[in-house]
This record gives sequence, structure tokens and C-alpha cells, in this order.
Amino acid sequence: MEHKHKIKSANEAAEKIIEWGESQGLITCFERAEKMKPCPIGESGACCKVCHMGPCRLVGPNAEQDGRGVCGANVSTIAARNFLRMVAAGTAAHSDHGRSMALTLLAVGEGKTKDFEVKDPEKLNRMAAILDIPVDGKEVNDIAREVALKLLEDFNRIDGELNYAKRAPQKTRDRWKKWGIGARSIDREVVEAMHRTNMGVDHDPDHILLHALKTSLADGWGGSMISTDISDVLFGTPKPVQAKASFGIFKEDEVNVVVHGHEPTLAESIVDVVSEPEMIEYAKSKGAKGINLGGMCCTANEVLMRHGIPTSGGFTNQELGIMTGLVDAISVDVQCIMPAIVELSKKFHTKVITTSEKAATQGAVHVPFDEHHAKESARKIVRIAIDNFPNRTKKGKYVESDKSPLIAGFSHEYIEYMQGGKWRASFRPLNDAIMAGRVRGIVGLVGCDNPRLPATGYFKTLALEFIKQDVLVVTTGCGANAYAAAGFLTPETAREHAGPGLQEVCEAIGIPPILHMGSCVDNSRILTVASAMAAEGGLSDEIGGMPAVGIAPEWMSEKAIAIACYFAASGVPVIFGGGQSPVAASKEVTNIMTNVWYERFMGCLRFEQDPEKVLSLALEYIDNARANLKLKKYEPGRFGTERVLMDMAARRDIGKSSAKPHLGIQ
Ligand code: SF4
Ligand code: MSK
Repeated sequence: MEHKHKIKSANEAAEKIIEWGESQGLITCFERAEKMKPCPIGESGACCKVCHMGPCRLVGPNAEQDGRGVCGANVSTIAARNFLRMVAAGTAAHSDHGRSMALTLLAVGEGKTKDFEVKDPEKLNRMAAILDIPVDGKEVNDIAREVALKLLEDFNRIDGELNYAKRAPQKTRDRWKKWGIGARSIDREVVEAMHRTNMGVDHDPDHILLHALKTSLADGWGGSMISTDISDVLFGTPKPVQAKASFGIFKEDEVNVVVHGHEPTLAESIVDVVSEPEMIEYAKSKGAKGINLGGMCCTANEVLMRHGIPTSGGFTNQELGIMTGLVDAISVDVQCIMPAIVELSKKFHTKVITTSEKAATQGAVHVPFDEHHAKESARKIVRIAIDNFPNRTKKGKYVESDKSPLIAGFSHEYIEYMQGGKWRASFRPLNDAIMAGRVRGIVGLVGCDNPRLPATGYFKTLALEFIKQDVLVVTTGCGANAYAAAGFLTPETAREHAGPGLQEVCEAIGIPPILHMGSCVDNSRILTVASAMAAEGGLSDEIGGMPAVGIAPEWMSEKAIAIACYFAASGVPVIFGGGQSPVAASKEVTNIMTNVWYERFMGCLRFEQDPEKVLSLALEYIDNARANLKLKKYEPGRFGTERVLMDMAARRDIGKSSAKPHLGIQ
């Protein structure tokens, strides 16, 4: 029978492997996505299974008016409850990662691990200053201990507010206070979310959704920000590094070890261990020329940002990496790991190694990891890979030529530094460029890639359109991996694709028009940048009202929903692309997220399946923000330095609904 192939990935190398896999009868997420159509009831938020009188599915033409579950819950209650549970799960995932980081910092501070140390004491001191911890005369490890203990309070404080809430602009915080969404602590908000959505508790959709925002703030300004900061302190604050991406990073004559998942602690230890002379000698004794480390998904972003370790791609590349036949071991920890890789690995020689006490997969090898014995575990993992090298079958599809150059490592600290050097670092040049219309606005193109679409395709199309229209793109998570593999993270991309204003800015600083800012948890860096831009002046004096939009064009994870909510609550309109809205079943819930949130917080959530609409909607938000700020109207190639200075009355108007753009749902 003739084999017919439909485009599954927008990444050429990925596509070659998928096509080859299909010809070999190998099943991947792409084929499973074709077979497993989403349930239309669950997909739109109309299915409730929070008690065993159900599951209740509210379907039919009158479901919105008349549909009721056995308990009497209507579709808005059900859709809002389902949504809050997604936010709680996403917040829990990021924040548990943050907790691990805080516990590692505590172990360092208390001298209970020899395998990690404080690599960026200056950043530790900056964190201590934010946390009101005096540092004078103290040893670095004592400061680390105090900072860790202070941040651990963010997990189970009963009342009060997150330590890092004070990093947000005052006006943003005032909105949180007014609407009662200032998060108290991570565990408390997540537990309350699960309580409220338990059968028979919170039924008012607006009330439920306010708690979704509150819970998400515990992620963005809590768990994720803690994770980013501590990772920088322990492993180094990123600054630009050159590296390579895509499947061509695997080497035929070396042991290939892949780190996949999220938490950087084990991956950092593996980075150290692979260059130990004894380990290299051991690899040589098995016939390999050396050891080659590569990343996958968000762990890839962590080790790429700090060490230039090459990335083999994002979420949808994990099975394809194994199908190169060159991966001797893939070490995974938590989050976004498809259980399918274990089954698939049996068709090759790859060992899948689980490492977290929270995450087991049947059929995988388990090497327990904890921060107290990090290098010991790392050595075990690398030895498993080396021992497995002679078992290579060469059965895979090796894409030799594909290896894109890239520049990553744009921490918020570096973004500030690059705008003026050590002595004059600030956000002034960026704010000025936006005010003058050289940069029309900023878009965060972030989140997962998705096998239900031509994977990474929406990322690529949207980024090229935005930069052509002088919109600076920042990226994190698997989107960042997608741009890396596509070869978009280079200064040449500005020359070839950016509009004249953005090109000028990128050339003046020597940066790509798409800035890789890290992993999923590093979306917190974007919050920090937005706060710094507000503090710098000339644009909005809060995060809301900035010419900035967040987009998750191919999202799939509950974490993406949590991220979007903390941006919306902080004042950023967020647009989801790809699949159906998870609250499509309820016009009331959709209206709350689109319009009510925008009036209250200047941020909102939108769901648009058509990428053209995603683009036009984002530009509309940006241009309306420019108009409300009385900035020069964006015209390609025509820049000015002039701006209409705003008086206090005009500033007050920014936050009023009368100043909001007409972007309501029809
Ligand atoms: Fe059905 Fe109500 Fe139970 Fe949900 S809580 S499953 S709507 S009876
Ligand atoms: S790994 S949450 S697929 S970005 Fe952070 Fe990628 Fe999405 Fe996972």
C-alpha cells in the first residue's frame, strides 16, 4: 500500500524523522493525535466529573440556558470550575519545582550538600535586599540559608502576601488588592482552589475565576519567580551564549546523553560529570570518542541558557530524538515527559532513566536523585549511557546536516545590561525605542508546541510576521526550542526579516529580534522586565497598559493556562492559539475572561484558533495601548523622538474602562 504522509511538523528535520518513522510503522504522538480526536464536550469545558453522580455533560442547543448537572450546576459553573482546576495544577507543577530549588538552596546554606554552591553571590545579595535580609558581615552560605527559609514561607503562609509581590508596580498591586486576588501563599491558594471546586462549594463563575487569578499569581510571583532566581544563584545568571540546535547535535562517534524535563539540579550535575576525565576515559574504553550532552524541552532551556549545551528541541521532538537511534540514555525528571518514550525506546537501544521520587514510568530504569547526592546520581546515569553505547543498532533516522546556530541567554539582568553596559544599564533605551515607534511593541511567544497542529508552525509564522512589523519577540519554554531549531535566534534574522525600526535596534545592540529568555518558569523574567519598564517611565506606570501581549500559539499544558492567568492578572492581554477554548461552552465565562478581566486588570485571556486572527488581535492590543499612552502612531520606517507627555489626568484615564480598546467578543 502506498504510504501517504501529511505534514506533521514545521521543523524540517523533525518532519524527515516522522516520515521515516511512519514508513517503519513507528507510532508517535503525531499519529496518536490524528487517531484520538478531542472529546468535544470536555474540550469546551462542558463536562463535569467532580462527583460520582456524574460525569455530567451539558450538551445540546439549549445547554447554556437550560443544561444542568445532577446537582443543578450550570455550564458556566462547570466551565469555570474546570478552568480553576487547570490553573491549580499548573501552579502546583511550577511551584513544586520552585520548592525543590528552595530546598536545594537551603541544603547549600546549611552545608548539607557538597555538589552545589552559590555561583552568583551578587544576585543572592539582590534577592536578600528584596527580602529585607541584611547581608553585611555575613558568610555567603548564611545568606543563602536565610534567603531559602524566607522564600520557603511563600509555600505555606496562612495570611499576608507573597514576598515578591513587592516587585510588582504599586498600581498593579492596587488592582490585586481591590479585587482580592493578592496571593497569600502557594499551597494555600492551590488547596483552596481544589476545595472551592469540590462538589457543592463555589458556584459563581466570576467568584471562581477570581480565585483562578489569585492562584496563578502564586505561580508567577511565587513558585516560578523563586525557581528562576534560585537557579540563577546556584548555577549562574544567564548571559548570551552561542550554541546549536536540532537533531544534528547528536554525534555518531560519541556517547549521547539527553537531559529532559524541568528541574535544572540534576542536569547541572550531569553537565559537570560529563567532562570529568575518568568519565571520558570510561567512554573511550567502550569505543566512543567522548560524551556529548544534549537537552530536550525545558531542561534544554536551562542548560542552554547557562552553558550553551545544544538543544534537540521541544516537547514534540522527544520521541523523534529517540528515533535518531543515537540517544544512548535520556534522563528525565518531572513534567512534559511522554510515557510513550519508554515503549518507543525498546525499539531502539535507548535507556530511559527516571530520577524523581515524584515520577515513575513502568519499564524505565530508575536512578533516584536528591540534591544531597547529586553528582553520585549523575555519574550513575552517565555510566548507564556509556555502557549502552556499544548496543547502538544504527537503526534510526539520523539527520546529519541539521544543526542551527543560535544565541540564547537573555536573562532580565542581561537585557538591562545590554542597554547601557555596567554603569548605565537601564530600560531607558527600550522604552525610548517603543515611544519613538522604532519598536512597535513587545510580544511574548511562549509555551508548548503541539502535535495537533503542524508542530512549531504557528510559532514560526507568527514570529516572522511580528518582527516584520517591528514587534520585539521574547520567548521561553518549547517555543524557544522551536525558534532555536528553526535558526531564528540569530542577529541575522533581524537583518533578513525584521522591519526597519526593530532591525536598527537589534543591530545597534547586536541581538536577535527574538530573545530566548529561558524555560517555562522563566516567564517570571518577563514579569520582571515589564515591572522595570513601568518603573523606568514614559510608558505605562503599571504593567497593564503597556504595548505588550502574551501568546501561547500551540499550548497544551495546564502550566500554560496558569502562566496566562498570572500575566492577565498582572495586566497583559494573552492570546491562546491552536485548539478550542477550554471554556467555549460558556459565553458568560468567555466574557469574564475577555472583557471583565480587561476592565479590572487591563489583562485578559482570548482563545483564537486562526493564527491570522491571533496576529491581528495582538497588533490591535498593541496599537490601542500605544494610542492610550499617547505615543507616536506606529508607521513602518518613520520614527520620531517626540511623544505627547501625559498629565496626571490622562494617566488616570489609562486604567479606566473608557480608555479600553473596543475588543469585546461579539
Ligand atoms: Fe454532575 Fe454536579 Fe457532580 Fe458535577 S458536581 S458531576 S455537575 S452532579
Ligand atoms: S516544557 S509546559 S511543553 S513549554 Fe516547559 Fe514545553 Fe509546554 Fe512543557
